[in-house]
Amino acid sequence: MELIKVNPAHKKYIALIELNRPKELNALNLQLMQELKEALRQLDEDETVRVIIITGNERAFAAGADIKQMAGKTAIDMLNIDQFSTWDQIRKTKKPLIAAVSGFALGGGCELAMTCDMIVASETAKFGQPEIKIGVMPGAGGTQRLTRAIGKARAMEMVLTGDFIDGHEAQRLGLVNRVVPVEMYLHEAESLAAKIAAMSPVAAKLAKESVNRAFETHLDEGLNFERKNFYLTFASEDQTEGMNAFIEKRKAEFKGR
Ligand code: DAK
Repeated sequence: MELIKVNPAHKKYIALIELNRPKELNALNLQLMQELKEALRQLDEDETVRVIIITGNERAFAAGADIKQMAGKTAIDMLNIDQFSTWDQIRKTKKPLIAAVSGFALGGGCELAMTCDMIVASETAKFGQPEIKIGVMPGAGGTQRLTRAIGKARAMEMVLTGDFIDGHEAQRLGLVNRVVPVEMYLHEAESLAAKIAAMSPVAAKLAKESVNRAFETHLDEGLNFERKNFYLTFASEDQTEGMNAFIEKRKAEFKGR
């Protein structure tokens, strides 16, 4: 891996992926996205990993797709490159994904953060969909995920003006889970990850899948999906361990089985 750094054992059960094109503010070129897809595929299969954090650096999470790489492309080039399959693969990661965001999270960078399951932001974070300023529009879920997260009025304004919002505003609007001073954002993401990593990984995967289903279906279908995943947790050793630990007044030791 050249444009990202991957540490599968950053902390117990927690993997860390750092986007690593600092001079280009972590602009997401095709190689970086391929590396990210491959890293997530491997970490999703790694039994020692329960939660994955994706981060950048203090100045930038990612300032968007690489404009220099896209500039000369035709519609047919874009169709043939088919970046969507890469983004779709990332979206299908089964383990919980946390974005730890400081600085710029713009365009594809904001979309990548929103593709994660939760966002921990620094006060200095700047979220935006500024594609309109370069004559295009969001292409990796921005119009859909931002609208679902913060509502039509504010999403429409951000997408049509390209204006940024900071970490506090993003939290007020419900885009991010937590906002903390810049020196704390990774630590805060790690604390959130550690809390989740202590739970049953089987239940966490099934619960993540069920929450995401809420955005894709109507209530009846969603409740039915939830019910099936709920039953499935009873097929796990973690369910027996979790309930026995409660009754025996001890801490549960989950194995992901
Ligand atoms: N692409 C390429 N290079 C970038 C970049 C980007 N998105 N953002 C920054 N850079 C580069 C700058 O060109 C500069 O490089 P040098 O000139 O030094 O070689 C370096 O990073 C530092 O940037 P600045 O000098 O501009 O730094 P400032 O602090 O002055 O400004 C800024 C920071 C973030 C406000 C500014 O760099 C900026 O406006 N950047 C562009 C932000 C933007 O428009 N982002 C949206 C890009 S469009 C798709 C999936 C995703 C997408 C599309 C399709 N499919 C699945 C099909 C996504 C599209 C986008 O994200």
